[in-house]
Amino acid sequence: MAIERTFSIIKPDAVAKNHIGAIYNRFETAGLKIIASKMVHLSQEQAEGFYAEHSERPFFGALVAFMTSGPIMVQVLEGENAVLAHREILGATNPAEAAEGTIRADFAESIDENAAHGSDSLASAEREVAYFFSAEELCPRTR
Ligand code: RTP
Ligand code: MG
Repeated sequence: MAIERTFSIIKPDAVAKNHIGAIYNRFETAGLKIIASKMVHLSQEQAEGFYAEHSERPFFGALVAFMTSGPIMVQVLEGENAVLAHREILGATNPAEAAEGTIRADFAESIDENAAHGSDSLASAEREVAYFFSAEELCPRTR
């Protein structure tokens, strides 16, 4: 299996509810290693740029307003099949449809405020990691 890197956000709702540690625990329990991490409060421009692929969707304005409503945690996760492994522990976009025991099932209230983000492909992961982190900020494990 391939060792991959993926990009993760703990969204403003989950940060506000003090779920950072619980969600980090889910990553580590799943064997995903946190190789970079920081807290940021997105500007309007940063949020619009990050979600540019959704700019024509009806929920875009609400999504940008939500993502700028408070600080977020951004992470790079590394592990076997990290992109899919991370999406699996996140659960479905709509927490009402998310499998039992997933992050969105346990920590999210609605499709609009769904606790966390995960890259949907290796190509997205590469773009999203670079959107928030310089190469020097990534700390792959040496032990
Ligand atoms: P994410 O990018 O946040 O990991 O979520 P995702 O891949 O599961 O879903 P995506 O289609 O990329 O949508 C991005 C975020 O937009 C909000 N959304 N709202 N009201 C709606 O129908 C709707 N659809 C999507 C969600 O917050 C979703 O996470
Ligand atoms: Mg997405």
